[in-house]
Amino acid sequence: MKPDLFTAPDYYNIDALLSDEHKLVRTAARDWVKKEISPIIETYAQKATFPKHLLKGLAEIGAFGSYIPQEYGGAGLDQISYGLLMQEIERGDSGIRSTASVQSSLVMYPIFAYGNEAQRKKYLPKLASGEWIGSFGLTEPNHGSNPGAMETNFKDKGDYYLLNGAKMWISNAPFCNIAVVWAKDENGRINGLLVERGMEGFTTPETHNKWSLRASATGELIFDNVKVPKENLLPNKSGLGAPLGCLDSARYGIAWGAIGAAMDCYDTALRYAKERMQFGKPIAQFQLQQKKLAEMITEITKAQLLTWRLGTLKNENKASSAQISMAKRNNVEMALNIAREARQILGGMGISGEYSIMRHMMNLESVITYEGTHDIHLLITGLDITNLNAFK
Ligand code: TGC
Ligand code: FAD
Repeated sequence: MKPDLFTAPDYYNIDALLSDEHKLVRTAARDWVKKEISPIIETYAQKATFPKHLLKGLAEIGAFGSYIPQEYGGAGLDQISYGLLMQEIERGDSGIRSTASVQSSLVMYPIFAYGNEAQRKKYLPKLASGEWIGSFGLTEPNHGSNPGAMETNFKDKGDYYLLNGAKMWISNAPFCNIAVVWAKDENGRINGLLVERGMEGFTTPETHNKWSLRASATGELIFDNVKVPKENLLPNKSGLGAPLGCLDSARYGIAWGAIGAAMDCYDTALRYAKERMQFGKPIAQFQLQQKKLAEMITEITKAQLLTWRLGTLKNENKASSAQISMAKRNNVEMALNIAREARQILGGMGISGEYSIMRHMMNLESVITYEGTHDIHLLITGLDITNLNAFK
């Protein structure tokens, strides 16, 4: 792969809106991505292997539980810092950002927000340091966009809960130490259970043959009469709103992350277009190529402003789920469109692993589907503005 010469676009001087702490966090993450992700990611993506050796470094830059308080091992940062971390990591690869999103928003967040003090103390420091890796089991073979219809269930057996069912398309599943699993109790109410690797009847087969997120490990979570200790139930929230609350945090991170992928594609295409000569001129001098590049930077700038504003709302605890959906949907589509256009600017070289663009493009095909599909987020906005529910 080509050396990483990334220069971040900032057309509206959004830097001026960031604090010194935000910039420090971002610089540390950006440097780490250049040094650790860029040189190896193409090889791991081609091999379809997750680069496990990155876990320690991810923990060190604060990517695991950045907004979880320091007393539990988190970095105690604000929501804009969390967003900037996701942006920088996804600039390297969406699959590596996936691991950080899942660990922070889908595993540490529910333990912090819905768990008791004993659970927080037992699990959060290990997850923050990367000693343990978590996964989040909501999607099932028969229930993706409609998780409320899930079949995975548990029964109260006196001393323990007996868990049965299956989850699929689960990031980090093949190597997770712990899974936050959403399952229905005997009354049909959704609860979160902490299922640890090694519990009898719990298996995590890997999903192969993916053309997308190849450097991320995806798998199933299978529960065949797993005896889950009663102290592993998350006691402080139940109902579908509990997993959806975690998704709000992860979707917010993805809205930032997608900007990272888009910036990388734009920056690569701009540099290439200025260097590549055809008909005796750099291709950047042709109006058609300028149109593509000008539209890219416009869309990136709009997404940066949208996301920065969402982050300030989130810091004030005022960001609604629908506002988060709008940003996730807009920014991922923006990034995917930019990846497709950038790939064309590179011509034949656009399909080569010498450059990051095609990998970003393929990754973003998952990002536009997971954490709520593009259609589902449109319908969430539709519901919010009309008060009419297309899901019922
Ligand atoms: P609905 O009746 O609307 O709501 C049920 C209850 O949930 C509450 N609620 C929310 N709470 C917090 N945050 C949100 N975003 C919420 N949305 C809804 C709601 O108020 C209600 O509460 P209550 O107290 O009245 O019971 O639910 P519905 O069954 O009609 O479904 C709505 C819909 C379709 C929007 C929802 O199911 C949905 O978002 N579906 C998409 C599923 C999804 O996003 N799955 C993602 C799986 S995880 C993943 O993809 C990880 S990828 C990780 C990576 O690698 O980065
Ligand atoms: P479906 O729900 O079957 O949807 C198929 C199509 O129908 C979509 O286009 C959808 O938009 C459309 N559709 C569905 N309902 C409606 C409707 N009401 N109106 C209009 N159109 C509709 N899940 C987890 O729980 N944890 C994870 O860690 C995780 N990681 C993932 C990693 C990868 C690489 C991928 C690809 C997925 C991951 N997922 C995870 C699952 C992901 O969240 C689901 O794939 C997603 O929610 C969509 O569900 P589905 O694939 O079953 O599609």
